[in-house]
Amino acid sequence: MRAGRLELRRVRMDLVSPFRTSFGSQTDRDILLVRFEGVDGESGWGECVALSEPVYSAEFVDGVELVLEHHIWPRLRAAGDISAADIAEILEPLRGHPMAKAAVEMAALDAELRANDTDLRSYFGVTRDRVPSGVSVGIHPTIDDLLSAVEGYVRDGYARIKLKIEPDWDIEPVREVRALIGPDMGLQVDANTAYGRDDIDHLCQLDEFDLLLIEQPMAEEDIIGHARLAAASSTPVCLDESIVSAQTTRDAIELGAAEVINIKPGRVGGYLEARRIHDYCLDLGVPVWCGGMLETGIGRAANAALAALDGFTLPGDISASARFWSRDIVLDPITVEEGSVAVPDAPGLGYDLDLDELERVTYRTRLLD
Ligand code: OSB
Ligand code: MG
Repeated sequence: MRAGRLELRRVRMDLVSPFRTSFGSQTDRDILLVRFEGVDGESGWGECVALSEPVYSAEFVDGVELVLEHHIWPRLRAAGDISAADIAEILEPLRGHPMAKAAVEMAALDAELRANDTDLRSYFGVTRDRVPSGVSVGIHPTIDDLLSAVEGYVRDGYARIKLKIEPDWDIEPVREVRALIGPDMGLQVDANTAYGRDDIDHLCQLDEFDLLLIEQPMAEEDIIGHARLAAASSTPVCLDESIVSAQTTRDAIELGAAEVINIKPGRVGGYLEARRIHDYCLDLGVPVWCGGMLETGIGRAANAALAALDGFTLPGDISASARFWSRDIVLDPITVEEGSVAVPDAPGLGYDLDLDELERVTYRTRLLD
């Protein structure tokens, strides 16, 4: 394909309920969607996972638009005949901005797959047609509110629960949720960097709840701190924010800072780098699972296909579309049945857009030539 035009579309969608993490509370999502158009009419969509503010990582959605316009798209326009698999290397001279790079690679991959009348699951060569589904549960005003939310998700059939934690919202909420769901259901926690090395003894109190893992308790850069916690605690330490590439994955594992890896394509620069990280971890026998970033049906479909690779042995944050949205922008939103979601098999990334709903939620569209 040759890069022709890039459509940048901003959509605003309300969440069904507020989602609070240690870095703040969200009631809606301002999302950048990009459409890659090849000069021969190939077309595909990508979803950028950057949040409105640089609180999860340095990227934010307005910044992503600038980087795409001034740095990424001109390089792809100048690159001649390309395949989606070439994009990471073409963009390698640009430091950082993995979410911006991932969005455009995702759109090009969708365009390429649709042009070849194939789908992401064949491209990845996955064999499973369903993957276990976990749900991420935000910090609530009270433990009672949390318990009723968790009760609802258990009724919806989720295979595991992930609780967001922060100092003063950790041991007691986890104890109560474990008591509610019983000893056999998968339970894990995510601190989004809210703790430090001084909290190691405190975090070891979580060991009694038989958690699947503790996700990113400390700062993105604090690899040694995570290694110390991993040595002290029986709960497996999993990294999210720290894992920005295949190289950081190798280093974190080798240093004993990560016993489990959360893979998010946006955070590592795309689905193809995500696949390389998966392959590396599978080789080493390190379990991985697919994270989420409050995606629409576009990202959810692609994540389900990625999570069907053999090394994804833990349930992902691939919940039903209805977990976050009252109405999705795809015609075939992801649903959860008996703890799992179907790996989509429509051409491209696996969904069909609901064009009317997409128009309804769009508040700005720009075309880059
Ligand atoms: O840390 O996994 C995270 C959402 C936004 C930013 C970071 C995270 C999350 C979630 C939600 O936990 C996961 C989901 O999309 O279900
Ligand atoms: Mg996380």
